[in-house]
Amino acid sequence: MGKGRYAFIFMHRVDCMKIVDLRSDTITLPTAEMMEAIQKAELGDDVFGEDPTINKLEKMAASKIGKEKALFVTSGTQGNVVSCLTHTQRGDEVIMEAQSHVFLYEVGAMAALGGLMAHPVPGHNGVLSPDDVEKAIRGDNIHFPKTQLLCVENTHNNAGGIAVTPQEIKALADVVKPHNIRMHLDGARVFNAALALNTDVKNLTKEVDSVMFCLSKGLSAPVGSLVCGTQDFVEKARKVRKMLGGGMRQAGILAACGVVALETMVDRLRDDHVNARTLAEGLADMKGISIDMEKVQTNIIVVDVSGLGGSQKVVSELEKKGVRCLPRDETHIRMVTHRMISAEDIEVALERIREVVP
Ligand code: TLP
Repeated sequence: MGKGRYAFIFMHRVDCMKIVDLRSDTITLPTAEMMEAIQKAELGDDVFGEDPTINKLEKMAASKIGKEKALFVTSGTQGNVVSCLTHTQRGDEVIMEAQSHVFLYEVGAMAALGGLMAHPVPGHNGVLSPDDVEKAIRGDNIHFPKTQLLCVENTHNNAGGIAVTPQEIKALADVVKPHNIRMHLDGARVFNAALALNTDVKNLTKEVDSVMFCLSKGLSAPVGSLVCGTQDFVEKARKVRKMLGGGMRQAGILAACGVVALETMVDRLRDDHVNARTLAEGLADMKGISIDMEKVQTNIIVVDVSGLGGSQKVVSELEKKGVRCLPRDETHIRMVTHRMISAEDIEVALERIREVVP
């Protein structure tokens, strides 16, 4: 028992430097209100459609996003693959931006599970040009797969949290709709985009056939995302979710947090944007660091640290100082602000970063 006590005191001393964790907004813990909502949630078996809390969340989500129906799924990745599989047949081709999450970070799910062929097209700051998309569409030829779906990401994570505008989305829709190609929005952080553009989120979703958005990022819920679309689309998507093992039972305990997230967490994302800007401005003044301030639009910043010896080196030096972030590639690091990072934490982070900058 004595030994355990010493171990505790030792750990406490090591831990007393507060870690400023800028790796991702996915690390946000549920709020006290969410924990309370879990306790009180009315539950039922959702595979029978009988979980009142899930039904409530799905209704709220559909109405906020501006679609007929919504479906609660386990994660953003599951939401994207469910959407892709629902829109397509095996062998179809899907166009997406070359740095998008669906192309880079979803374990090839659309190919492995849906037999789909990815057609990545490089964009500019995460935004696809309508001309490039037009060129990527396959013609009617016996040799070609059918181009069936276009995926758009908003905000664009790898581009640095860039918000794609309603006009840019409309221009893409104008290209694909005449070809009867469907559009899916990976809107993991679509509420961040809407706030940054000062527009209703529905203006970012009205041109697309399906939308996935995440509750478990800046909105601070512990688990879950929603897939939204027409009634017919969501009915089919529900079956695809079941096939993927995503039919959950009394998952109202999770949906309860989602309801609180949609009610209380959307507007506060603005604070994360303000903190990201303050962090970026502080970093921009440091030697060896370069940052494009025009790209700092939401809660993600991508920082060029090639002048400091590359991303791995910087990430590990910052880790020793109690600032956590992730390498994006060899020369860039990514920092993400979220509910668990205050304005004071940003000042602390900047002070510590200054210590590793020569
Ligand atoms: N993004 C995570 C990592 O996977 C990179 C992060 O820390 O940013 N779409 C987009 C645009 C995303 O950024 C993410 C997660 C997802 C989909 C997938 O969501 P989850 O993690 O819930 O499967």
